[in-house]
Amino acid sequence: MGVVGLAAWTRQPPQGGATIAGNIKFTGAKPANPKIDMTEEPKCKAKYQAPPTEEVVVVNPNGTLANVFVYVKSGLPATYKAPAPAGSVTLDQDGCRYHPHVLGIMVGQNLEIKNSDGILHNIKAKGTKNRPFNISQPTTMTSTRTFTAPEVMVPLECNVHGWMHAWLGVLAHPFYGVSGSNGGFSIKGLPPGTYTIEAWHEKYGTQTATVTVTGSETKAQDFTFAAK
Ligand SMILES: [Cu+2]
Repeated sequence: MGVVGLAAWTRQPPQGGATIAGNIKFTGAKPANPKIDMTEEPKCKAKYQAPPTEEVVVVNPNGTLANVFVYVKSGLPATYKAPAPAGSVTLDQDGCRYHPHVLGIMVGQNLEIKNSDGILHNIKAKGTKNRPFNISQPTTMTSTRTFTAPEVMVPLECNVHGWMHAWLGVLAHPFYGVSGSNGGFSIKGLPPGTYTIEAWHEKYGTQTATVTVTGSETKAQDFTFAAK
């Protein structure tokens, strides 16, 4: 199993160590996402061929589930120190939707919030462990914010466009991933140990698994979410 479907946000994978990788399976009938009426935002509407939808449940063509945040919830050695985050993470507002819809970031790492639409967006972060913020971006611009405490997840939304939602996982370590268009995730560079891995989805909630790794081995761990 390779590294598949990782979201395109920047993260420096630690070198060496073990890997936990798997697929997010989905069973049952695939629900339809609400269509977004962008009539009042012609600049955004023009960016779509077909009417855009929200991204509450994104089932991939291969039957897997995208936008699942998978992370090490517990089990790291008490002595573990995360290296300083390299680079920033970008959240783009393009076509009046957030890209990506689900993303991760480390404590202290820069989040670049980009307005590529050139129309008014107002992003609001509604965390409880991190200080909430509310940033008006009237035109094409980028704002930078950082987060001070682990929190899974920080809800992000736009005060101008009620359909715009994104979810940000903040962690004090780099052991996380998001399932992408192949439904795969991969957590690399783990020290030997027994870990609680949690898979989070905005509609279907969380699931956990216990995985023990040693050396530089790769352990497979799949999760299955059922339609409801
Ligand atoms: Cu907006």
